[in-house]
Amino acid sequence: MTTFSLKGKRVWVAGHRGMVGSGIVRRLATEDCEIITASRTELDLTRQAEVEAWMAAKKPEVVFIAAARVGGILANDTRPVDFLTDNLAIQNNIIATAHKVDVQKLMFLGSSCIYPRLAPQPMPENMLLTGPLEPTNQWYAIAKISGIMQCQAYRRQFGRDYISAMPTNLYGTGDNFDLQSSHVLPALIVKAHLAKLAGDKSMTLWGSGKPLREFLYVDDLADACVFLMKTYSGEEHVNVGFGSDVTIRELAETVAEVVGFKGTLTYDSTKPDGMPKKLLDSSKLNAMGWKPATGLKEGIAKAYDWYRKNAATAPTGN
Ligand code: GFB
Repeated sequence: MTTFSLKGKRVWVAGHRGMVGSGIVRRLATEDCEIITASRTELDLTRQAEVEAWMAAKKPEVVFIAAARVGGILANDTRPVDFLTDNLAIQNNIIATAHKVDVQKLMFLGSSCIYPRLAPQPMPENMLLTGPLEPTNQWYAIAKISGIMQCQAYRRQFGRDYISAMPTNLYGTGDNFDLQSSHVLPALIVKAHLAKLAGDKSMTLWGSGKPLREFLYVDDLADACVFLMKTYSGEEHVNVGFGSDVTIRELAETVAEVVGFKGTLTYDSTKPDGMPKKLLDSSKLNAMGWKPATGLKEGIAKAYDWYRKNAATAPTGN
């Protein structure tokens, strides 16, 4: 097994204030490395000159790209320019500058929406670019596919050890709980919580409740990222999943149980379902010796606890 040591290295977590970046920072605290971060006022990642100047001054040796414009199905569907161009700019700027300032190892983080809408399930890595994308998130998917290929291009042309990891749908501490722009799991936590407080008889889900999704707790993802940074060196991206999926309806029932909402579920068919099923085949990562530790119900309880303690200050958008 290839091993890359983080010991004594200057490690930049780009996007350290987001759910994924802050999870990676928490995980890196147990490694013997120096973590470096940049605030949004200090560095606008969409501006190439700023990224070049900052990276030349800070000289990171290792980079995790957890910075991205992210959001749920509605945000993706209604703000295609943001999801395509902001993400392309952020990742292009960081990857190109990493090569210029001699970053030894870099990890680009993508998303399971890179795979074709009707890919065979579970989806192995080699299903990439084998069919049409899901229309609601094709802009984001194209940006993420481009990031994977950019890492591959730097490997081929310059021998750079730049790798990509593709997580499934994520949730947990530090998530976005804004109902318009969030993903389904935090949205259902907010909806169940508010419905319980208001004594409502029902809560409304978007779409049909039938799509299947896989959910991974953010601290497990962060652990997988550090694991891959240390042990993986290859051109192909690596899927990071939980291993099983649930329908959105089943998810809502579990969230309602954790939150203590006892009413019924109703469905808003004016909202899109998106991909019918999106389950990663994570056997490549599992064969390397990594497995997630947090069960869905346990993770939802942790996320709900964080939401209650931080609701007033929880992020309300991107
Ligand atoms: O998590 P989500 O927004 O994104 O939605 P995707 C998953 C499913 O949950 C969809 C349904 O079928 C939604 O219609 N859903 C039900 C809800 N109620 C709600 C609700 O209140 N809020 C939300 N947001 N959904 C995103 C992509 O796709 O997933 C991104 O658009 C990215 O590009 C991300 O890949 C991980 O799983 O459909």
